[in-house]
Amino acid sequence: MYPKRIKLDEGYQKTYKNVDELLPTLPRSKGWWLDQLLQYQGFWLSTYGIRGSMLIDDHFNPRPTDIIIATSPKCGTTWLRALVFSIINRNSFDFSDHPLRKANPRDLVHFLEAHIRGDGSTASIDGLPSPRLLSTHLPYALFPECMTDDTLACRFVYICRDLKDVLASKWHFANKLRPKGVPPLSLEEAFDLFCKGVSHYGPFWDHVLGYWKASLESPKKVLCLKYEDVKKEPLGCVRKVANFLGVPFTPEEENKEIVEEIVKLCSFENMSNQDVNKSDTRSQEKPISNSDFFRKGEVGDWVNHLSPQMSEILDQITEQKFQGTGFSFH
Ligand code: PAP
Repeated sequence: MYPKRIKLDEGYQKTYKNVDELLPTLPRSKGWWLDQLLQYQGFWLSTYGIRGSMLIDDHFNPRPTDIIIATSPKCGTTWLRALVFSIINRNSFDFSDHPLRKANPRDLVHFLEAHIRGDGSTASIDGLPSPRLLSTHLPYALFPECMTDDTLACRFVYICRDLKDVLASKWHFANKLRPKGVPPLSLEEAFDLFCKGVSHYGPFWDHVLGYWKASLESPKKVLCLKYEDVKKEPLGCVRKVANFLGVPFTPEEENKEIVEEIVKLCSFENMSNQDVNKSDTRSQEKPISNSDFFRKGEVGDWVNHLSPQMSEILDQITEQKFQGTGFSFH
């Protein structure tokens, strides 16, 4: 489904032509709902993700003040969007009447690769005031050098999560998205796809390692968080993000317990109980409802789904993939 391209200039026409020519040449795999995933530069993406990545490459102009919230799907995108939004805007809103009480974070933070709306250009993103808060699932390796090489170009806040919980969460989500009448995706099938690296923006391990390595090489540019750490030490993590973004909490804010307010506002319990997030309305424009992004929000729920054998296989793959990198989920 392409956006209207009537008024696009030659530069955009060229990008779209390149996308059209490239897509049929890429390896394909069955996806998790009724989609197909295509292997692009080593990662499994939907056509939408590939088009987004190529448009960013050719047309996105990063600003030093840009904050990019990066995640592999189901690692805590909703949570991180809410946390960063409330950290950045803490002086603009009253916590009792906060936008997060009336809107889902995906309506407050623009999804970078989905900026292809209306005329199919980056205009909607170009027009945003600074600091722009943008969200992405794209792997770090797919961003243009102007964003990753130049330490001043923009900053990335990344969150990852134990892959067993990601798999369980993604499997539930996939079955919510499968159209009525289509048989559910079995856990065995989901497991098989995941292990082969065929999951949106996967292989999962490569996604994590890309950001993890970048955070070691450029700690001022990329901050890597773990879902489990944010659960365990939410206050410390919120302070860490604020420090990283150059907006540390002042002693006065600490006295007023602003960090505590942010943690409470963005907690699973609070967010999942807001009317706006209980909505299960879906439309053609928004095929996923707000409530689809809230399930359990727990650490370790995978034990209720994966067999010991599945867990062992995932441990083996993970050990192999992460060997010598210094990264582990625990
Ligand atoms: P996305 O990447 O597709 O946008 P994302 O928000 O990362 O989705 O994933 C949803 C997961 O985050 C769900 O996990 P679960 O299936 O294991 O329960 C969801 O419950 C969890 N989640 C959503 N909001 C929060 C929150 N405020 N705190 C903690 N976990 C949350």
